[in-house]
Amino acid sequence: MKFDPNSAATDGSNIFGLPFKEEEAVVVYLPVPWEATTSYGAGTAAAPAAILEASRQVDLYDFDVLRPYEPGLFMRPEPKQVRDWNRRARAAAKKVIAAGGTGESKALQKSADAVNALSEKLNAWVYGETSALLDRGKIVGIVGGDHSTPYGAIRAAAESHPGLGLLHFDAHHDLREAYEGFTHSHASIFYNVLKDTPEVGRLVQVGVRDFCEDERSFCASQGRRVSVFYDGDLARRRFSGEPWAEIAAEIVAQLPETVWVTVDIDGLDPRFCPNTGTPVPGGIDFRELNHVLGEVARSGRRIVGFDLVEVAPGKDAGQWDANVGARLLYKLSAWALASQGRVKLR
Ligand SMILES: [Mn+2]
Repeated sequence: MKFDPNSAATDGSNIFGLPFKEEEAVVVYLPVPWEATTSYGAGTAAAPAAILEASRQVDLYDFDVLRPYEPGLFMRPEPKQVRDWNRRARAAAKKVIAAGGTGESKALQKSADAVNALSEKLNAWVYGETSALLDRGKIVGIVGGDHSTPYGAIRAAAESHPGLGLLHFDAHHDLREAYEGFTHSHASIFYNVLKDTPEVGRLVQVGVRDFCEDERSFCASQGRRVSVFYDGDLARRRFSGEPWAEIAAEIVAQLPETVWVTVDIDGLDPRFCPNTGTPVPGGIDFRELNHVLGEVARSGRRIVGFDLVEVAPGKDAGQWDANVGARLLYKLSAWALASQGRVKLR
């Protein structure tokens, strides 16, 4: 097969215009077009396809990691049954969301139950696929979808690597105990992960700036298992002249040896993701996030997998959100490979 990393992507190529098959690739992306419980702006189910398309414009040579494509990156085709589950769950969820929750209504409770049952199907499927890929020595990248999508993947990774740390970029804690009647809401993923997965040793959240009081008290009750770098604190420290390099080192120091990175695109400043479902002013810069990832790899910690969620392509904004998503996915992959010694750093 002819493949020139310096030229444009060819027709029929896989993600980033690469020629690899799944067997040949170290990084395998699982697209999860699911947004059943999205409460505000919708569109994240379209993200895997949009990111795939935008990825073909990304230059393969990387400033930090040089040739992250060499060990092989591969995206699976979109699973039809996930699209089907999402369509059914979304239809049931819409009624509940419109009413602001189930309240006392038996009919709405039935709809919420249907959504919860489909969420459990999805979680079991993501768990099974991720476990199998990890067993084959792959680095797994979940491409959502909303933030409920990596639940099964994080559980699988934590079972393979007890004590696993989660490095979580987000405008939100996502620590609500159910939301609008949905057990597996996008806003509840880390409540569920912490409750159901004792193998998760640490949750380190960065960029949080829109939350309820219960979530904040919940964090405080978790002791060292949960550390939060609130956006307000990060801003104050930078305004006082503290270098991001020092802050990043402090974030990384909270993490154990083995790490899963979970990126909600809305953790970034909304100029990077204007179409995401719940944009919040503030947030960190693309380069700041990239720097933290680099410090994880340079510190000798091992990134075993990651997810990128809540990217919404948007109708009027051209390819911008998906473009940022594709570039972030490439950086996540590059640093994960670097952290495992699979590629050389500059
Ligand atoms: Mn989130």
